[in-house]
Amino acid sequence: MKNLEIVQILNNIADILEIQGVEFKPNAYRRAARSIEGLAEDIAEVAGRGELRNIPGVGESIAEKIEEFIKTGKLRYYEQLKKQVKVNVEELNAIPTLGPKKIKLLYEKLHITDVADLKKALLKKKLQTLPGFGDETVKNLQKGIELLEKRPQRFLYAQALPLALDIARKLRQSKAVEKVDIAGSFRRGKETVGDLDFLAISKKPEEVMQRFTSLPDIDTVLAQGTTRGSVRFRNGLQADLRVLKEKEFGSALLYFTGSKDHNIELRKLAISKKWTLSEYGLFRVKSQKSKISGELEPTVQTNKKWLAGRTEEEVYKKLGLSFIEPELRENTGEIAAAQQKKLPKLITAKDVQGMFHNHTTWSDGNASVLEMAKKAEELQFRFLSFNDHYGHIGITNPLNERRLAGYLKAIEQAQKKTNVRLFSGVEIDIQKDGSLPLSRKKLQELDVVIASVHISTKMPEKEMTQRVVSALENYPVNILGHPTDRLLMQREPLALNLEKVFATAKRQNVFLEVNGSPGRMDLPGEQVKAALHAGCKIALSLDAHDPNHLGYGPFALQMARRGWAQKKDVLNCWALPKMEKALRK
Ligand code: DGT
Ligand code: CA
Ligand code: CA
Ligand code: ZN
Repeated sequence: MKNLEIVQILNNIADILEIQGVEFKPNAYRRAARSIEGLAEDIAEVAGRGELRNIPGVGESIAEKIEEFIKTGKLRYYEQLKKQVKVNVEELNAIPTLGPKKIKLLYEKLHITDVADLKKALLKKKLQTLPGFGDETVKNLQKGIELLEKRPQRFLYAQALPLALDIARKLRQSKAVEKVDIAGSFRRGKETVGDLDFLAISKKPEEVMQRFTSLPDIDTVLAQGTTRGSVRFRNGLQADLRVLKEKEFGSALLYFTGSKDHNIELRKLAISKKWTLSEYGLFRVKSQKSKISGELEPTVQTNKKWLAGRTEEEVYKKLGLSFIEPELRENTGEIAAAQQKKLPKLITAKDVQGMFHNHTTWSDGNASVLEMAKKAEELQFRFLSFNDHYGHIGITNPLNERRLAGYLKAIEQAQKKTNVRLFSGVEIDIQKDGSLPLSRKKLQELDVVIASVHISTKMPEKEMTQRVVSALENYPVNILGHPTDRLLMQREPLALNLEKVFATAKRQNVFLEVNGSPGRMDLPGEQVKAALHAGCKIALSLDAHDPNHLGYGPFALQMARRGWAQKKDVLNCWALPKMEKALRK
């Protein structure tokens, strides 16, 4: 599975070309990368069917390069480019706040070619002399390097997903395998995973283990026993495998799904009933003291009686609990709720009728309004909400008052060509002072107004909270976009008092966004839970910039489920008339 590597290479090519001052081409490479990022299947399979050129943004020249990389594991063009620039773009690019423009400047003015050079220059305080490198920028760079050096190697859920499915599929091809499941943080739907945990049932564990440790693209076999193995793939991902007997599969799935804190609580519950719980099953322990004649001390004999373990349901039931969905297993009250039969009935994919927050070529998206609508139709969406950037000074092509009319017209026209209900709207910047750059009256005319913080993100908590609260209080906002503005493993959340924000959102009938873009996942599950507890409602969104991104729905859904969300809490699940009424301003 080479999707991830290809995305990285295309982005690096774009950056090198930009450093070289080449025009237009960088954007073409970025566009293709963004589209492939949203691809749910193995790109080698798409290539095998000869359909690479159907991927939006992939033309002849990029398709040929992808084919070469799939076939040979190398790309000559990329290798040549890397030699030409002399700068270690791969390494420097990994620093969150460093982009091609700054990399170029650093090289031209200070001959910085890699992170080691950059660290030396930072120590000698050389950067402050460069144009555009204020104290703030330098501080962020320093922080970025620290973050990079101490961050644990984790994968975004969305990056791990196709890899996980691919490995599971390859294991299932073995005749010795009766069943394969994926446990761990992946099964709990966490937004990042440290490693993948596979469980298999087999009567021939050695054969399964042999297959596991000889999967393609393995870099190192870290451990290999009869029933336990651990490997690292070339892209850095690690995976564990446990091979089990049928009778212990449920208790093992429970144990290896975790979380660790959930496990510990379950085990305490078992002990309180004089039982034991482990990955091997739930047992009653009988201790008998017997005095064998001739011995001075009594011998303690324990024998275990098996109670449950074939399935998770069986174990929960025996412990007096209703079944707990994996997303809830974080020891945040789910066990008490399961004892009282008060667990929420979580929303599922079929409850969700459509998605908010989608971008088109009217701002920084890859596809037209109609192309997005048609893809939504193919995916059987009932509605789709367009929210192109308005007044966002950080991007090249935001909407403004002059272009707004044309944009609305395009949505109106697309509506004539599809059954999907199309909502018009914007994603508008919350400016530094909490104002929005469009009048209340104009905002009122739109179906869906999303307001988000994009610029001046380093304000202290009190000011930032006031800024957001004031936007929600003074403008007809429907949805607060990506409330924390965090980027997973790249950018810390805004300094924001969420309790105050939630209270204001409830008062003003503002929905809180659950953004399913893989690098965002914002709000995350624990904060969704807090928001619902505060009486707020949520809206699921994709932040799609490409038709392929319309497949990001499961990621938003996952955060909502981790936040204990039920149908009544989620705008996307309401009947259309009720939804439209709730959006009236
Ligand atoms: P990750 O891989 O960091 O994203 O997170 P997990 O939750 O997948 O953790 P991992 O892979 O280390 O272990 C998988 C599961 O195995 C974990 O969720 C719970 C269980 N487990 C691992 N170590 C322990 C432990 O020391 N005690 C208990 N009770 N369970 C453990
Ligand atoms: Ca794991
Ligand atoms: Ca593991
Ligand atoms: Zn945004």
